[in-house]
Amino acid sequence: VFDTNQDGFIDSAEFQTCWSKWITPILRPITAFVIVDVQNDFISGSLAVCNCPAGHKGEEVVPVINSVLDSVKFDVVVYSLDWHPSDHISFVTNVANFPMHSSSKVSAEEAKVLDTVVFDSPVREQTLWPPHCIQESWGAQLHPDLKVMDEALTIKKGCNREIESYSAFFDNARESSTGLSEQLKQRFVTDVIVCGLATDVCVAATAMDALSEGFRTTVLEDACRGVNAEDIEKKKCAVAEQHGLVVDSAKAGAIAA
Ligand code: VGL
Ligand code: ZN
Repeated sequence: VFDTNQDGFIDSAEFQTCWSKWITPILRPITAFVIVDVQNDFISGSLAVCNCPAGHKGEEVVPVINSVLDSVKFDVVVYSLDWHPSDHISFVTNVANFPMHSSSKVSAEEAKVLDTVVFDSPVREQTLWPPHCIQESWGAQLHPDLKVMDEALTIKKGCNREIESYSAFFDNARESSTGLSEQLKQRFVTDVIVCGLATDVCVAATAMDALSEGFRTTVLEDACRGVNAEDIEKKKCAVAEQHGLVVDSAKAGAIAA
């Protein structure tokens, strides 16, 4: 039934599909630990989640993530990096450089951080942030205490000035892909475990895209910190509604067993 290549390995598209979709997930989960945006600017820089109303401290995720990396053997480890050009559309300082749509409740003149505006052509909502994670800057570097695994994948996102990109998989309009989904599928990954910053923004967007790409998905809630307490709860519910798990990092070992 199946074609074989010169080495005698079964090599057909059907077999590849059976193997990746059915056989390996039954044999054992193949796990990817996706560490989202644990960068200086989100911890002690311009967009520190500890400055948020919820009062959370971003640096608290670092020892939790390090201990998960020390105790659990993942097949793939991924570090995502928010990686913006200085003229990026999400920066409040650039709001006058993009055309505003008439439906925007906030004008370019009055716009401030955390406001949501509506830009024109294309019409898109945009939450405004302080300049952060500018390519090659200190703020865009991973926190110095975060353990970096050999052979990990790095995914840069938000590189196009014209479009926001919260998720490590796709931009917010789902027009361009970072290639992460393909890289995980090439490695037969079945399970994606997500942690990092910020829970209600890039962690949630990454987890929702992982679910839509067909990965079993788990968020390690104590290995995340967020911006807005109410949004954190809403996004955790959204993940659970799509059959994702939201668990304590102590459970990570059971998922990767
Ligand atoms: C993020 C706001 C803007 C995040 C990125 O990593 O959660 N938040 N850009
Ligand atoms: Zn950003």
